Amino acid sequence: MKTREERVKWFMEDRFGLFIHWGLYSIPARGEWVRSFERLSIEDYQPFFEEFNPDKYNPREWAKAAKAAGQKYVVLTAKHHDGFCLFDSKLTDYKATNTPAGRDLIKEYVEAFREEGLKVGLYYSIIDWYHSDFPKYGDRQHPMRDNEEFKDEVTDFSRYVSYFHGQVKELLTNYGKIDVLWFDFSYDDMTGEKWEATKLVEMIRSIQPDVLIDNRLGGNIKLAEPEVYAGDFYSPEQIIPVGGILNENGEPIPWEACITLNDHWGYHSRDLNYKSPKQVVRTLVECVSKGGNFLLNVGPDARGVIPEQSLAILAKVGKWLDKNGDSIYGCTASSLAKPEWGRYTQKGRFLYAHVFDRGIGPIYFQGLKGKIKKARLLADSSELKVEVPWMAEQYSDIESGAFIHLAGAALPDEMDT
Ligand code: JFZ
Repeated sequence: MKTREERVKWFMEDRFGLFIHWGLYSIPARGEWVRSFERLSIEDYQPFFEEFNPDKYNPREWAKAAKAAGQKYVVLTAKHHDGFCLFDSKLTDYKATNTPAGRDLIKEYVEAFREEGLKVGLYYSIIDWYHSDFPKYGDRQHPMRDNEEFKDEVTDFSRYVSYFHGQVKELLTNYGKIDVLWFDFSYDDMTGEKWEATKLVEMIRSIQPDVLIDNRLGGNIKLAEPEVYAGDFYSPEQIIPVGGILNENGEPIPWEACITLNDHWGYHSRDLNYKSPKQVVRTLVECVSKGGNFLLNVGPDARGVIPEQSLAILAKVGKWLDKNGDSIYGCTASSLAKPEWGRYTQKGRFLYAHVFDRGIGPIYFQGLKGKIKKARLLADSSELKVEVPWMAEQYSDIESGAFIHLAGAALPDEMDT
């Protein structure tokens, strides 16, 4: 079996992925937590099951958009917390096959993205607000958490655990090679062995030894010797870790920041607080400059369409990557300190300077005096002059630094937003 380092190799090179949150909650269009936030019962939510009919669902279009955006892998919610399955599971009736959609939507998804050459991932919620053996009363996020009706209900948690393991087995058996399994999430005492996580991961690895697993089964990936189920990468959410992620020995570990494009994961019709393409590009640069990945989320609507605002942003990011992808793919953190004017990414002897704030003078490179063989603007390969500027004596670090003159070069990140 491969080591974690070998397993994550492609992932650490690919750097940029698409996260897709899609399910029944795209109909109420108030985000994927709607059942819990609004304390909706299964019956309250049932109309969405009965009308789920994404007539415009065409995962090939999703895959084309992701590819054009420069994304190399994708993760879709096969089942979110509401328990609804986009796949044709034999273990439940609460699935797309039994809605007006009438078919296995995961199958089409997997095939479409593979065809575009992207690596394919599945998100699976460990939390399940539909399954009758998942505790309701007292569970702090369950929609029925304070409903007296469930106070004395007797449930058999082991039945839920076998359902969970059984569905993971289906997902790993029926859809060919799966590249990422994204479990979500452990909390309170619902963690680790409560999910029989060691057994689960052994089963997963026996079917698909190379699949990457996130760190939300409840282990501690920062241990020098993490649990079997601690996962292959750390998954910070809506935040980029200040100095990357290190384990307890101070060694960098793989990580992937997942971030929404507006302020919700699932489709929200009134949330128009979209990030700009420039912010998205800078976020991607920031992740790579700290040795991490960026999983950018979209929430398609009830008809299966990715909101046009999201598509427009993805397209612009793709345009930037088309010219500047060499500074992202296969790159990682530089050992040089973060420069005043932006960030570094690095690939072997190539140092990429992402100039966020060009100021008025030449760009200064601390510690690189005499070490820059040549400098080019990545977007068009044009020459940039490495030179000691006039009045250089006013720079205190002149002894060790180098300067690159940008003159009138248009920086690619200065895109209209
Ligand atoms: C979870 C989900 O609840 C959410 O709907 C979405 O799918 C997101 C990607 O993941 O949200 C979490 C999970 C874990 C924490 C916070 C939000 N956490 O551990 O702080």
